[in-house]
Amino acid sequence: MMRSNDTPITLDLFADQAPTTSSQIEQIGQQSFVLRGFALPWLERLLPALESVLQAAPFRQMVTPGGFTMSVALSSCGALGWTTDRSGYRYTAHDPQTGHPWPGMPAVFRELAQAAARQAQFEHFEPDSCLINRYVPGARMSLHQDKDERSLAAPIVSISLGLPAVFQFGGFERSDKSLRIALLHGDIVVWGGVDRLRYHGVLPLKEGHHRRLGTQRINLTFRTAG
Ligand code: MD6
Ligand code: FE
Repeated sequence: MMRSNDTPITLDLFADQAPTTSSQIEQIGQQSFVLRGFALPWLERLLPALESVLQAAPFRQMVTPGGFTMSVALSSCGALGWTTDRSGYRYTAHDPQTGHPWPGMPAVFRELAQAAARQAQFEHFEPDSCLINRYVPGARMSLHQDKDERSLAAPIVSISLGLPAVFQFGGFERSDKSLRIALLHGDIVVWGGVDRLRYHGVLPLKEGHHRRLGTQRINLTFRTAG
């Protein structure tokens, strides 16, 4: 059950299962968790891998089926990449901008996503898609459900890098009240199971400068899409 106020419960329950990090776990839903700082020890491997993915598939702003240009710029890696255009939302094996397959998912991406899923009690997570979102100040993601994946059995693992953002985590109707959760550089959100279809979004990014990533927030979301 979600709590009705904005203060997630901090759990120590899994501390004994976290031999490699001391990250704090906050529970924000029955099967939803924020792993504070979980990605930090991985960044020396993660950031160079991210750079090579973005060289092969640069960020681009996509158009929604309704004809609006998204404020968030997107890229993908893995066997499937999420795209949107006037004809709808879908996963494709090729980058529509280059016609080439999406860049492969770097091993460090997959290993980190799996380690985070395990911390949240989702064993055997096999992501085949990583959507990469880039927010500059003012960019936002309105409330939505992630439901374009073929199976909803797998969780979603979402890594925040760079500038802080306010994440909205709601219910099963768009109009349900949502929690507001600050997500900082290195934090990971994992959710699935009974919470898999909760509405969520990101409030407009505030101005700022991050010492490592500059004037942006980058979010990696891993899914099993195919
Ligand atoms: C973001 N994230 O944090 C947007 N979706 O930039 C998402 O839309 C999202 O973080 C599903 C699961 C986790 C997420
Ligand atoms: Fe989403």
